[in-house]
Amino acid sequence: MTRADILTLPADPYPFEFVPRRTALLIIDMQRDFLEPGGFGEMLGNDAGQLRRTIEPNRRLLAAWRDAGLLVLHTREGHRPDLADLPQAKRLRGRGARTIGDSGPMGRILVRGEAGHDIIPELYPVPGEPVIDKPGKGAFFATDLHAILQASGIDRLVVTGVTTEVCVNTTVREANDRGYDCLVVEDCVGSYFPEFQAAGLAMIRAQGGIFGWVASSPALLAALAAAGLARFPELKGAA
Ligand code: TIU
Repeated sequence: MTRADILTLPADPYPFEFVPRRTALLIIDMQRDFLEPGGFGEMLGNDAGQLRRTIEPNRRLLAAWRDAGLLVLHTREGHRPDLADLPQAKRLRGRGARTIGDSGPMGRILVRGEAGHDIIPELYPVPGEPVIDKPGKGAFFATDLHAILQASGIDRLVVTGVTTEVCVNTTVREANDRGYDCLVVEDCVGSYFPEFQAAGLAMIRAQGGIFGWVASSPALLAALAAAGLARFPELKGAA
């Protein structure tokens, strides 16, 4: 098996096939402000614990993807320090006491360069992994993601991150309209709301995979390991 062969894994609504070297891992917005206790997410009244269960499966998948020598990209939701790219509508809509650009528990909320805006240490990018700074929910809006994927010969995306019904779903829908097939990894995406987690995944795979496929990370790790692409010992026995 090589990175050019087609791999198959069990998925909903039917098995997902991919050529590893043409498939990128896209990790959405695993930022401190969304995932860490006391961050912006919790300030809004959410339970960050709902998202933190995705950290370990993401860490394992990221390690496998890196080990296989495949493309990894990370995104961060946030804005310029002068907020020139922040629409008034987005700034004001939540009607919270504090909003984007204000000082929060880990620096200015969702502002680039601030501690809370950065990616959690467990999944921190390594040199060579593009980091896409996006002002919107979708990773394609006002970014160079599509150009980078095209230049890298990518036609399929394995999508993980937070939150399932907001930035993950928006990105998968944008990817569909640009011609990418998407696999959403169910244990590697998270929502503050269990009912939205379920609905967000159901909407991807409904109608014969209207937006793509849903599978588990153990199934994906097993496909990589069976192909000899991910060699590290943790993967042995992945079901
Ligand atoms: N990354 C992302 O999903 N941004 C959000 O604001 N999500 C919420 O669920 N609020």
